[in-house]
Amino acid sequence: LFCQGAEPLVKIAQNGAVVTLTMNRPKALNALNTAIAAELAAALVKYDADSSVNAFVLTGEGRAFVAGADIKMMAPLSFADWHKNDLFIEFEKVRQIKKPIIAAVNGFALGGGCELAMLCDFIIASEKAVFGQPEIKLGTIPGLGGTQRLTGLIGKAKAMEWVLTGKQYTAEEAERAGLVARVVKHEDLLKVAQETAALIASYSQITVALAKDCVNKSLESSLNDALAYEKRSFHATFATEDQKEGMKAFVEKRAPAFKNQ
Ligand code: CO8
Repeated sequence: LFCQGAEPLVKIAQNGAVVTLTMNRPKALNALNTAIAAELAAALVKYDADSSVNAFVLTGEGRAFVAGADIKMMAPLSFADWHKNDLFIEFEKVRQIKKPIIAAVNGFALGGGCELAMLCDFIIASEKAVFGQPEIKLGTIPGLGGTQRLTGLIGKAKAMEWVLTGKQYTAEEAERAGLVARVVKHEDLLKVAQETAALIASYSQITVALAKDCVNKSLESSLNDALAYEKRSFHATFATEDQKEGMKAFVEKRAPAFKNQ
């Protein structure tokens, strides 16, 4: 299903409740074309609906996470082509995934690659990772949320500098700016990301989904609306068996056994 020729464009590996998706066009630094975008979205939608899976790790094969949308594909396109075909509309589906997605950024995350990392719930970066929104150098601008999510994450001053200069930033700079949750040794990246995903996967998945949803609301609505949403979601956790079990287990000094109910 997810194959084009012998090699899938997105490699899929499940370990316990964690699915690792690896962008796999290394010769083009995993640049995004419509085929790889469709495979990624289809895999996320498929495993989001699979009750044996609780969390995702998204990474890239070779020396890039994703070096942006495919420039060779985009070069000849007209306004009408974009408008008529709504290319990369698949990424709307990534926004709707309920299960947490950790971006394990192993190398270049530029343009659409930086935007894809920001579409994930948080970013763990290798010390070798490189971030940036270089679209301005190509005569275009970010189109997959770069001007919006980046501003929400690192603030207006830095987002303006990133988007208007097109410069590249190290993992350490990206962490200091607030784009990246944590920087780790290159060789530890996948292990750390997968262990983090497995930890999240061990909690009540109803509660994890509510928590993810509430954090995302902070970027999507006014403070008043988001606080009301958070309060109601908090109240709602008390309608779950897992909240009863979590608090009972604490009192009884034992590990909780969550049932996702
Ligand atoms: N698209 C297509 N091919 C690419 C891309 C790309 N984005 N990036 C790298 N490649 C290819 C190169 O063409 C090269 O292929 P070949 O060997 O056939 O010539 C191969 O990958 C290796 O790349 P380099 O030789 O350039 O490797 P370097 O180590 O010298 O440089 C860089 C690495 C710095 C990452 C460099 O490749 C680079 O600058 N790439 C382009 C980065 C970029 O500008 N990205 C933004 C693209 S625009 C975008 O993402 C807009 C998204 C908005 C979508 C909106 C939807 C609505």
